[in-house]
Amino acid sequence: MHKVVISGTGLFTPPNAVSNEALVAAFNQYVTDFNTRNAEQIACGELAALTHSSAEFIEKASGIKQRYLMDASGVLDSERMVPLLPPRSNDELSVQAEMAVAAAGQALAKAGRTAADVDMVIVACSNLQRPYPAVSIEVQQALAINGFAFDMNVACSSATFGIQTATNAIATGSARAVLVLNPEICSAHLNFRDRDSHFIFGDACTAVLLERAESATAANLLEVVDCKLATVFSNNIRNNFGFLNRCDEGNSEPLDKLFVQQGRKVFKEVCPLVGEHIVAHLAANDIAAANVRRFWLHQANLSMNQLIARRVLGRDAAADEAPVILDRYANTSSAGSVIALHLHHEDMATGELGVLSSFGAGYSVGSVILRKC
Ligand code: CO8
Repeated sequence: MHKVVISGTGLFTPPNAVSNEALVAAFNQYVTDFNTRNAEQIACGELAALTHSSAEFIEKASGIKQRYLMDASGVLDSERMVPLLPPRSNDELSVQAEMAVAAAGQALAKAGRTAADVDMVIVACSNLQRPYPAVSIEVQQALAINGFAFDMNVACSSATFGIQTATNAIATGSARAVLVLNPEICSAHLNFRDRDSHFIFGDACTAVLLERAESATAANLLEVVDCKLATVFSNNIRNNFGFLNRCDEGNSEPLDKLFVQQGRKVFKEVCPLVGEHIVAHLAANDIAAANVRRFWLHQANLSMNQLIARRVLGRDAAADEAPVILDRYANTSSAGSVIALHLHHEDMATGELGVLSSFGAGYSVGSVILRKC
């Protein structure tokens, strides 16, 4: 069995930063127009008036201040509220592959590797733009990687599930080095007309290069000490979009074909699940939580992360122990915890430990214990 290290990480940040204020202005314009258009029905009680959103609420309830989007113009157009991402021809690099190639290039450069050193590519994310051919195989071709590639989907936990798969492949010798890529275009699956959730998500793509420890030469190496994954079925975060939709001609209600959640229930159920998962994972490896230098947690909600860190540490985590990136990026699904890792690991001292943890729909939770080499 080979020891495995993360030798490089990468981050593609979309060009359009959208503040809560801009998002709320578009939403509130939509609400005003809706209420004006339907004034008579609202007045006689046939229709409920819609209520404005608020930037203050968003920051207080979630910790999110802004997000990056692949397209802002379509989202901020109160008549549209859907990103404008024109289809590309089959001969052009598809948009998720383009994001993944950009992030992968950074991870390879950080690791001091080229495509010739890699022989497996995993694209792991919540929403894939098509069923086939796999986006990962398109990325493999774009980067000129020999070997094999496949796509995975475990919602927000896709990154840690991908990292475990990559670790196993390297440890057992079926791959020398693996790219795990998380291209998330959450904005295309978000209902920007829904007051409860219009602010939650952003777009981004992360990349992690894993390889055999014995031959890794990068300046910053994180040894994969152990991975632990768990899933428990729940309908509290659900998206019914899928190929069977076209077989139901009577279904004209598209709202459940987008992201839908019971946010309060998710909060209450997922926090203990993740807290206990990480505590058990550390215990199984004889590691005291106090000896963990850093927690790179999934970035869905600031209070959630504070609560999980408290459950694990038995006290509040310092900002430096559990870095927050969701204020700038919002929830970028599987990319979130890896963005935190990408931005906050190079300062760690040799031997220090960290835990990368993602959690979300499924429910699913994954944790990866890492040691700075
Ligand atoms: N503006 C102003 N007020 C609002 C707004 C708004 N936009 N929205 C709600 N309110 C009001 C409500 O009306 C309510 O008022 P009242 O008390 O008078 O009834 C009050 O605020 C409280 O409402 P909530 O109970 O809904 O608010 P919460 O405090 O629970 O906060 C959150 C809402 C932020 C959504 C919170 O519940 C949360 O973060 N929960 C966890 C969410 C989570 O982690 N989800 C995971 C999803 S990610 C995943 O795994 C799926 C990935 C798939 C990617 C898909 C891409 C799209």
